[in-house]
Amino acid sequence: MRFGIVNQALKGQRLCGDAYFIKEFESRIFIAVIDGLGHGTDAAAASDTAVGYIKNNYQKSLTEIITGCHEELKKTRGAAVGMALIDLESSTLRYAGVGNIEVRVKSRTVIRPISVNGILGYNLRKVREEEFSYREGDIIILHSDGISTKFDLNLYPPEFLGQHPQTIAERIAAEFGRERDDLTIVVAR
Ligand SMILES: [Mn+2]
Repeated sequence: MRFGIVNQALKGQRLCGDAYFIKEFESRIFIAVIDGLGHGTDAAAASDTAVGYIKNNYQKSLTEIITGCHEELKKTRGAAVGMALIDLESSTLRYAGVGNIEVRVKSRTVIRPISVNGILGYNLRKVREEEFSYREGDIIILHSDGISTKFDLNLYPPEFLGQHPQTIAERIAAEFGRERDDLTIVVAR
């Protein structure tokens, strides 16, 4: 798979409170996007903690990773976390997320994974792990709330979505990035 990534701090901040983690292993691709609560140093500390945990546990089930992250993040101010696991062998896409991480998928069928409400490290009521079918060429996008809710993949023509994921990520960030927050978008195809 190819990836496009934009990860930038709120203007005037040295540290970004958002983070991401991508790992390809066996026939699988694991993608996580994390938004530490607020911005600045404490937000970055929360997202670093989440990445540290995920790095050592990405082979577990998404539900286990979410639950483990929640425990780990209790010593921080908390974070929103979204994670997708694509398996090219079984042609599946699994998703689990808590808080303001959005997922968009461009496939031949309508696929709409959803993050549940909550903040890892602070309140986790339930974990929802969903499975969808994945076809080669499908586009998967995970982004933090640094991208406006007005963003809609259907606004873009099919030709544009055929470009390199980095081009796609940069254009979406330029057109739908919010001024008042850290911003992270990961585009995979
Ligand atoms: Mn945010």
